Amino acid sequence: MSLTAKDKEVVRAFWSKAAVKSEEIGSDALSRMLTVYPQTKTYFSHWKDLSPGSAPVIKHGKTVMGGVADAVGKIDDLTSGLLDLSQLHAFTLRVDPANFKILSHNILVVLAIMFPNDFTPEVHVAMDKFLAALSRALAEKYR
Ligand code: HNI
Repeated sequence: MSLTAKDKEVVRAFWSKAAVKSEEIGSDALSRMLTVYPQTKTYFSHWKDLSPGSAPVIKHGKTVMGGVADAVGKIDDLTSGLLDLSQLHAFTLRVDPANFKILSHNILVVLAIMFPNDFTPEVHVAMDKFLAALSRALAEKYR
């Protein structure tokens, strides 16, 4: 299902609050993904230290959330907006698209923990739909 105007408004408003903690969100979500779904470690085997809160995890968590912030800005046309990132993940990194849903789930878990008051059911559904649309856009080049 596509994002409604209301969904986009809710995502933009929530992200304007969450963005200040994007580095922390990214690091925690990535740490969780690597711990709870250890099969994802295969994509990062070139890193020296994969443990939660390690330097590469913190750095990459920031990078990933930079991609999410970029996607919020391109929420009206994620497919063309994320074309380069999709090509990178599909052809260079060969990330199985199933993992996009896994990381999205971990981002939602971290948002719920870090923003208990703002993460209402309405924000939850809008962010879930946004991250699903982001995952679909990233999986676009796999077709
Ligand atoms: Ni992903 C690199 C954004 C999901 C594995 N990833 C990036 C970069 C961005 C990014 C931005 C840096 C690109 C560049 O160097 O120009 N990744 C995102 C986003 C999502 C995502 C927005 C979904 C929400 N990436 C995933 C998933 C995996 C993944 C699910 C694997 C499980 N990404 C990588 C790897 C790299 C990467 C591997 C290269 C990292 C490195 O250090 O080489």
